[in-house]
Amino acid sequence: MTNRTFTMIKPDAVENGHIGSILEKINSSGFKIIAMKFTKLSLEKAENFYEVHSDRPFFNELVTFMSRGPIVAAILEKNNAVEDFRLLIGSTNPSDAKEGTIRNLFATSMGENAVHGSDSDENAMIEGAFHFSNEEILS
Ligand code: IDP
Ligand code: MG
Repeated sequence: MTNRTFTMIKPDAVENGHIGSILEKINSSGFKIIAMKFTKLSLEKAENFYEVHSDRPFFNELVTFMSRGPIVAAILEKNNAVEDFRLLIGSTNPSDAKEGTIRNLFATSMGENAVHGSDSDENAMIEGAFHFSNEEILS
């Protein structure tokens, strides 16, 4: 699984019309989309997805935001996918994100930061399985 990562285009970026631009950056950076859906997280699903952050002070803000509108969820394939995708999206806080990164270009704040990217191979597998069945992964 070391060549896969999981991403979501978050509700802010969908609302702001950035789906196409973000997918273009993903593809032109060498990632292959092997699963994708336009969907919406219920509050309960957002709470489950972000359970690791349940003790953080921003947890309620995060799950309310992530469930407020549609998202695009996808599994991406590339050598060194997790690390390379984190470089492509940039720092969590868009004001720290390097020029040309997805968060630099499209995020509006620390919370509403346009995209999710898995932080490890193990989490990429868990997060991908949260959203997709094996039949929905077309590699
Ligand atoms: P990451 O998405 O860069 O891996 P994490 O620390 O895993 O960052 O945090 C998960 C998500 O929680 C962030 O992408 C962001 O949407 C939100 N978040 C993180 N820190 C804050 C904060 O201080 N205020 C509000 N939301 C935050
Ligand atoms: Mg994270």
